Amino acid sequence: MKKRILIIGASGQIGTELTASLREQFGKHKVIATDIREGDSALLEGGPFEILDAMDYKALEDIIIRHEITDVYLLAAMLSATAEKFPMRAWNLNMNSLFNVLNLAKDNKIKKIFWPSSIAVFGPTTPKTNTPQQTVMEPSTVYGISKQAGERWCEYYFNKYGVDVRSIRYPGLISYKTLPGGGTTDYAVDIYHKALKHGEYQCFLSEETTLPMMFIDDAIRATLSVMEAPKENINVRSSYNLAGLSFNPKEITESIKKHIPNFEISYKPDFRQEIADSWPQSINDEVAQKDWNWKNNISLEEMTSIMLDNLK
Ligand code: AKB
Repeated sequence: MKKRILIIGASGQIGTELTASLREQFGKHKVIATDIREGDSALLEGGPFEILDAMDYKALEDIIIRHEITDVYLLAAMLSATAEKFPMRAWNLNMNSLFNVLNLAKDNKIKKIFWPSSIAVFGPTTPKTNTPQQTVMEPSTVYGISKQAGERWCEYYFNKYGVDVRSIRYPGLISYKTLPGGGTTDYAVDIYHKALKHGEYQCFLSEETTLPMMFIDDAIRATLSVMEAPKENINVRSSYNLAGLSFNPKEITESIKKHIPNFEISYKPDFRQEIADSWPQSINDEVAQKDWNWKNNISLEEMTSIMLDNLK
């Protein structure tokens, strides 16, 4: 059967760029972009787009049958900071959308699923540095609890029903095409916008808060790699650790100052500080390296140049 791809949550930060990459690779008519809201003009004009609520099983099933979909990338989710404000809405969205897709695969209506997990699956009792693939996982955020439960369900559907679901634990993602929304790591995108626009930034995390991060190009490459890997190489059916960069607000500021010497940062930590403090600082991704040859490419300095050049 020929590959036909459905992206759910295509208008978001990851969806916008993943849709463009998949359209380039497989042809624009093979990739159906969907979201609950319209995306930017490149997304809408670059191929088929439909409005879809990921929680509406019937509507989802209809699109899958109508377009003869084989692979689904489920990117719709409520991120960590927003989820703390709307716990039940976050739980319902993050879990029900996943169950919809897993059940469609269980009933053989689709062949393969990509579902993103996050470093948020780790919690305050997890080893903070070089966090292993398998370790203590006691997440203390609504988002983290939903992602951890999601990982367990993915593994369960693989073991019980043979569902080919693949996942990576994304760190904070940095991109210039679309803004992230509602995450704790979002400061690392906002800081570039404010540096160019105002020459200053007030950060909602303290200067020493080191978190795992990654430039979007590396994250998209990782997503495509894990989906393309032969089935027998995928030994982790919960979610793969993925390491990229680790930096704190002070270090990203230093890299921006190399381009904008007068840039100034001030700190006013808010409720997101507690979320960030519960997460690891760096990730061990040896298993992803071994199973599907993962390697991060873009450094903090390179990322800063790319971000500032493109946002200008
Ligand atoms: C967030 O900050 O909530 C996300 C994530 C780390 O999954 N960027």
